[in-house]
Parts: sequence; C-alpha cells; structure tokens
Amino acid sequence: MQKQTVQLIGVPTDIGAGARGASMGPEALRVAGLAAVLESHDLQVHDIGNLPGPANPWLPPDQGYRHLKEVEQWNQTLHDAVHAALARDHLPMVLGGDHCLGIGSISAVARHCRETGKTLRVLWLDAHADFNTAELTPSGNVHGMPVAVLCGHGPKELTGIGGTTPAISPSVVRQIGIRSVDEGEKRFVHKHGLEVFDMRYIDEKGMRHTMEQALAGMDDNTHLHVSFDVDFLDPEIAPGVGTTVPGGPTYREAQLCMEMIADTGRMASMDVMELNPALDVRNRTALVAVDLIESLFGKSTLMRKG
Ligand SMILES: [Mn+2]
Repeated sequence: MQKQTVQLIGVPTDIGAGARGASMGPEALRVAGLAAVLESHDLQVHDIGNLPGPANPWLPPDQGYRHLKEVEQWNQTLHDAVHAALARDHLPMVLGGDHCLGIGSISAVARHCRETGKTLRVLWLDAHADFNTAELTPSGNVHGMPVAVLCGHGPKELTGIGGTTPAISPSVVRQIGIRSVDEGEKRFVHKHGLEVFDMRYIDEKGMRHTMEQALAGMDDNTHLHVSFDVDFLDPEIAPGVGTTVPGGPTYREAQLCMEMIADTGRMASMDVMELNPALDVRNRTALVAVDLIESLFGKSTLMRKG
C-alpha cells in the first residue's frame, strides 16, 4: 500500500490576531520536530515551505475589520494550496498562523468535499467559538470570526472565498473546549445552532463521552477536518498562545481527544493554529502540539491489548 502523504503548508502570518507573533508558528513547529515525528508513523512528509503573503501593517479596524484586504489575500492563497493538496490525495496540514486562516483552509476542504461527494465534519478545538461578526466584536480581529465567515456571516471578500457562500453549514461543525464567548456571540451561536461542547460539558460528562458525541454519525464517506487552535489546551501546558484562557483540557484529556480522533481513521485534513513562539517558553508549546499531533496520527498510549 502506498504511504499517505502529509503536506505541510506553512502560513507565516498574524494578520488576523490581536497580538503579534503567530507568524513564527510554522517554523517553531518544524523546529519541534514535526516532520520526523510524522515520518516515524510511516507517513510521507512533503513540506512545501511557507506560503507568501503581505506584511502585517498593524492598523486599527476599518469598517469593523482589521487588515481585511491582507486577510483576504492570505486566505485566498491558502485556499488554493489546500485545494491543490487534496486534489493530489495528500493530507494538508496547515501550520499557522492565526486562526483567521481557518477560512481559507476549511473553505478549500468544503469545496473538495462538494467536488468529490464526501460528507464534511469539522472538529473545532478551541477556547473560543470564533463566531464573531464586525457587529459583535469591537476589536475587529478576524481570528475571532472564521466560523461565522465560513457559515456565511461576514464581509463578502471572505465569505466568497471558494466560490460557494456559505462555504459550510453550522451543522457540520462540532466545537470542543470552548470557555470564552461574549454575550452577543453566545446568542449568535445559539441562533445558528452550532453544536458546542464547552468546558462545563467536558467537566460534567468527561472527554470520552464528549468525543463520542462529537464524532457520532460519521461513516466511510466522511471527510474529517480537525482545526486545532493551540489555545484549546490549558495554559499550564500551552503558554505560547496570544489569547490564553484558564481552565482548558489537561494533557491527558487532550491526549484522549486526539487518540479518539485517530481511532476513527477518518481525519483527512487539519490546521494547527495560533502557536505564538514570542510568548512561549523554550518552544514548550510547540513540543506539546507536536506530541498531540503524533497522537492524532496514531501514537497510542494504550498498554492493554486491543
Ligand atoms: Mn481560534
């Protein structure tokens, strides 16, 4: 059998973030040994390097958005790269970069699913729902908006990326680890019926039950996309992110989450977002991220016989 190829796509920008530094994320993941770890699991790794894009002008919001033109440009370039990777039967792994890049990545995955008749499921691992709009957020940072944009709410420059608006329906999304949502955003999430497994749910039901629910209903035709915002993790184990929120999943809970995703065998694309080396301690957060990615690809801590 031919080896699965993982295509690493570096997107060195913090164009949608509220703090500078996520632009260094792709290199930090490489330095943490990402490629070697994947190769040790019998995967072929094709690192295409970093995509090009505009510099971050670091301006205040203009009509509700910061850097809309640059955000559009980065996401269009990423959309094309992810779509091309999927067309070659590669598994694209987007190395962010801030989470506004979920727009380009997931719109490409959704387009690929439409073209191939696959059913899309998106797991959004994050401390935040990222379901803001310009009306709801004062900051104008687009990294708080990608899920809303993908569901068709936002500026047409972004909602139109990929050619179909909306790119996805809220019904394909399962959000896990959420613990920081403002009031207006919360109402908007409820209105659109996004399925959210917040930290209270994980506390009460446990990660195992949470993941069983989030992964339920998939079949052989499902394309599973994992959008992993590193701030999903508790800041105790992952300090190197721009927007830390206490009370996230522990190392063990995160491992279980990743292992249960691996068990499905359905993951066909992913993002690793918001790693900010400027805020990290000796690349510790990148190393934890790589460790968890390894579990996504089948490293098992299981000792008992299957
Ligand atoms: Mn996010």
